[in-house]
Amino acid sequence: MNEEEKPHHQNKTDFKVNEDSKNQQLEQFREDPKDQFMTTDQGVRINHTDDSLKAGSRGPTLLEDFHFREKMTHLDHESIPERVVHARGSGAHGYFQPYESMAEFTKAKFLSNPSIKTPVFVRFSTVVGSRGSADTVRDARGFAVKFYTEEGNYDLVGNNIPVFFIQDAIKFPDLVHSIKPEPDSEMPQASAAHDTFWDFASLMPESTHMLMWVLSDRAIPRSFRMMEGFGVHTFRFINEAGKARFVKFHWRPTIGAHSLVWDEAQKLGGKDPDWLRRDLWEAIEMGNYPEFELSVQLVDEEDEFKFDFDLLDATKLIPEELVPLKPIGRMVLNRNPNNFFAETEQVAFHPGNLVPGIDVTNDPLLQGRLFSYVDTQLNRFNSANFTEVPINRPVCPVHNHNGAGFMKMTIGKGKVNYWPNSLGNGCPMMAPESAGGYVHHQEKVEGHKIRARSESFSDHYSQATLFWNSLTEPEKKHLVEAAHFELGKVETIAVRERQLANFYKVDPEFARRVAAGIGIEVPKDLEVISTGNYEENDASKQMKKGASVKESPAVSMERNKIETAKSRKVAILIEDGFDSNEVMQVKEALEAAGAQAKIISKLLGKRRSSTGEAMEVDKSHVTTGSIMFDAVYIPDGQQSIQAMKQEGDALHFISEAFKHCKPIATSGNGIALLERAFVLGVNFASNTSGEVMSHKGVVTAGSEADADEFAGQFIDAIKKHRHWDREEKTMVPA
Ligand code: HDE
Repeated sequence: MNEEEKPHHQNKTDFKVNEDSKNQQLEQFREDPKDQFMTTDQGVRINHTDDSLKAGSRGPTLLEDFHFREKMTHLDHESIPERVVHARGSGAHGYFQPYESMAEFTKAKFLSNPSIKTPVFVRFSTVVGSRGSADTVRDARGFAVKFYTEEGNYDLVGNNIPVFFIQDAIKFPDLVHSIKPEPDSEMPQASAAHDTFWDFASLMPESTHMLMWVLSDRAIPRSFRMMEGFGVHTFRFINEAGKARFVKFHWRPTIGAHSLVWDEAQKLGGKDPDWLRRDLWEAIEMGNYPEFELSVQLVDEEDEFKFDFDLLDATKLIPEELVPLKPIGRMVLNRNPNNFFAETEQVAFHPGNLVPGIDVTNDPLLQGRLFSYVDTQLNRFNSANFTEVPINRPVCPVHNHNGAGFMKMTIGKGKVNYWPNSLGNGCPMMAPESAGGYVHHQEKVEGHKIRARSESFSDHYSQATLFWNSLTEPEKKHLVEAAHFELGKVETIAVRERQLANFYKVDPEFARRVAAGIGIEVPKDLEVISTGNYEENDASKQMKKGASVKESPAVSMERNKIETAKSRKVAILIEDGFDSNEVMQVKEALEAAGAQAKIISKLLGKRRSSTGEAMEVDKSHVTTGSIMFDAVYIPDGQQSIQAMKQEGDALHFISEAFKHCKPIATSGNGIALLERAFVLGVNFASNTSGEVMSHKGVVTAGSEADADEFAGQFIDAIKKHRHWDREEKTMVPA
């Protein structure tokens, strides 16, 4: 071996990524038909694609028609199995950038340099529904991020809820079977509201904490851009010196976490089943780039047992009041995929895609996931070569001896495909840790081979109670109503009762409120069946029982509201004769605050103002509805208002927005329209004690009022998102 041929350790910093690295890599695979001839897959130009080759124009099609056969074969093979869970998803490209070096805690390169923007691909999803199901169903949402780092792909495959239903992966198939459509009838689609799910859940007290989150408004997000994300499990950070710490990951949207209301979510499922997908797509197209801050909770290894729950138990969170969040960087999603199938459908996540400096723990749920994700990709792709599909390829170099198989893309050179070898100069080489070789964190493990769980996992209610205690009253009300819906759909009374017994252990008052809506009493015999084989051990003895908090305001969305009008959609209802000066001023103010205003009218086309100006209508009533907007504004204009008073669609639009507690603004004649739409009490305008009948988030002004001031009040109401106190006060039929 001469000097040049000797293996030398490539320094891992030889390879650099930047924000555009993934985009450049994908560019090699993109196809652009502009100014090109259509060809067969073999590159032969096609002369005619409207008629098959026949023996006579009325005769049979000929087998030799290679173009017809190829075209049809492709269609016949266009689908792959959908994901068994998280089948419906939406993807986006972007980048992640740390605020400062995290080298003190982890040697992961992409977290160590604030000037590096690491490309990411994110896939948001629902869990239960099939690929064509509605976006707005009650469900957890997947929040999976693939970081294309210079040291390989790192996947943070999380959810928008910080805990999970079960503690051990062996129960995942049962959980999924129970929540999916029932096997005999294949009903219901994308819903937990049926007997088999609640049968299972009620027999599994460990699911109670997650159930509280799933029944809460978290499970009906207003937008993928407005939901939090959580790594759920406890992972490990390891620094250059080998010191390890436990870590939990949190994503927080910079425009705050917000939800739909249930009635709205259900209606959207029919009117726009793509609601969340469309919202994400359009926001990115318009330059309203979704942004999320990544934070971590760090726990020293020595502190493993200082809590009254086990860090390895995925049904528990670490209350932020005990371990505060440390913000470490920000993710911006700024590019839509070019092709849904090639990117969003073919992206394959795996919690075991780790980079040096990040490792797993013994959480038995996480351990099971480490097996499942690659296994399920093999079912989807029918080949281990799915890692070579463009969206899944790392941007850094890949060299190994992994073999052939369906759809192998890479052309390995030479005859050496084994290790150790001398014929290939020992290449590709082993990387020492100093050159970025991944070394698993060393941990002493010993124990008996036993099918059991640690006793430290046995408390299933404290954190469910903590969650309940931490919500505001409107949030509690929504949760109770969600339970009325879900358990109301359960036909078997014994299942309802068993679930109530679980809820009673969370909080007796909560159980009573649920019971009141489903026509049964809280059962007297409150024996709860507990599955799982819990074994007392060192960990359970060391744990500090009762060391936690009773309330955690951090889990309430309402208590952590970020007030912004950015990217909020405002409907402006007009008919002929509207006040154009007012509209222009209010619209300008809304847009300056970052909101989007759309003109809605009975029919598409142009509407004329009272002074003759024409305004283009964006959407007609038949193509939209109040549920597709965050706020409603009805400009003054006698004739316009008069027309809307006679228009069921307009009245419905307003009263429905009111029922959903959305901000509404109008001036002058519009006040009478709000009266008619059940929004304001009759004679509001002429009533001197109008205060009494006014409602939070309903902004009214006289005809002569200052439009800027009026717009300012409206924008303040929009920033608050919803005005829940209206829920109690009104009887709106919409
Ligand atoms: Fe998953 N999960 N999961 N999961 N999961 C899948 O992998 C699984 C769990 C999550 O957008 C599947 O590629 C097991 C927790 C997301 O492509 C499958 C267990 C969390 C996605 C699978 C869990 C998740 C998946 C189906 C319990 C939050 C969608 C398709 C042990 C931390 C990723 C696929 C995407 C997808 C297995 C529990 C998040 C079957 C066995 C907890 C976001 O492998």
